[in-house]
Amino acid sequence: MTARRDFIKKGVVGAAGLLAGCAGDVDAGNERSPSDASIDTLSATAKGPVILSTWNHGLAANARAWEVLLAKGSVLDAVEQGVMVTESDLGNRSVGLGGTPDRNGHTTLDACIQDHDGRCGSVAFLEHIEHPISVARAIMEKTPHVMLVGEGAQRWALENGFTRKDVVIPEVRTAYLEWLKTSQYKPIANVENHDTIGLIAIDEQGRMAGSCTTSGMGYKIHGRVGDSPIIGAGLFVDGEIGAACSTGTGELVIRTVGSHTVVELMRHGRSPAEACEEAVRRIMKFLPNPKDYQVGFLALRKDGAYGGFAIQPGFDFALRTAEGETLVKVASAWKPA
Ligand code: SD4
Repeated sequence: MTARRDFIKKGVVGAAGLLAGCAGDVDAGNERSPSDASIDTLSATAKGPVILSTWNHGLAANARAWEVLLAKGSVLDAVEQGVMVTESDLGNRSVGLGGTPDRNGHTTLDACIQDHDGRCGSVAFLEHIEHPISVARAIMEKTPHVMLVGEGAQRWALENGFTRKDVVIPEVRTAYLEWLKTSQYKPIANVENHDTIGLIAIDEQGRMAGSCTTSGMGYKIHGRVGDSPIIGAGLFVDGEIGAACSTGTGELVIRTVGSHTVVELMRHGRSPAEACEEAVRRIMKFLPNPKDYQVGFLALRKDGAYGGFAIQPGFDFALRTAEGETLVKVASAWKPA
C-alpha cells in the first residue's frame, strides 16, 4: 500500500498565509491497514510556536490561543483561552453547556489543564458552569488538590468567582426526548466531525502546556466520567519531552493511560506520529471490532515536531504555526474494506 501524504490547507488566519511545502514532511492522511506497519511515520516539525487541537472546531480555538501568544501571554493562558472559545459555542454538541446531555437529561462537563512543569488541575461531572477549563485551572492554582468532581466542584467554583449559567437549547431537548424513546447507548464512531477538544501548544521559549474539555459521550450514565479530565489519559504534558491529548471513546483511553503512553514513547525515541500510532495499536489489541470505535491521539514534541494517529479515518486536527492555520487529516490504522 502506498502512503498517501495529504495536507489539507484551510481557513488561513491573518497575514501569515497558508502553510506551504509541508506535504512531503507531514505524516497525515496515510490510511493504512493494521498489518501495514512498515510505512515510515515521519512527523512534521515547525519552528517557533506550534498549536495543535482536535477536530475542525480547533481552528477557532487555535486562532484565539495564537492571539494570546502573539500578545506575549503565557502558553498556559493560550491553551486555556483557546478552548474557552469552543466551550462558549452553544452550537457545539460535545463541548460546553451546549453539549448533548446524559441519560438523565443533564449536560455534565469534564476538563483538565497541565503546564510545562507538570502542574495540573482537573474537574469532572460539573454542571452549569460555562468554562470548566477555567475551573480546572483555578483548582490547580488555588487548591492543594488536582481534581474536584460533581456537586463539590460546582460549589467550590461558585464560591471562587464562577457564576452559574442555565442553558436550555430547544434542539438539544428535542433530541433528548427523541432519544428517550429507545434509550439505547450506542455511540456511533466518528459520525460527526466535532468532538472533545484537546489543545497542546509550545511557545517561542519552548514552554509547553495543554488543555482538554468536553461534555463527554452523549447519553452516558449520569455520573460517568471519561478520559478528558484524567491527567495521563485525555492529556499529558512533560515540559522536557512533549505533550499529547486524545479524543474518542474515553474508556479505551483510560484503560491504556493513552496520552501518558504517547509522551513516554516520545521520551524513548519515537516520533510524535509513531508514538500516537503505538498508543492506538495497544488499544486495538483489545478491540474485537475496530470499526465500532474511534480514538485519536495528537502529539507535540519539545522540538516542534508533531503528529497524530487514529483508529479509523475521519479524525483531523487544527494546526497553527508561524506559517498559518490549517486542518490536517490524521493517518489511521483501520479503514473500511
Ligand atoms: C469522553 N473522550 O468523554 C470523550 C469523548 C469525546 O465528545 O471525545 N466526546 O470519552
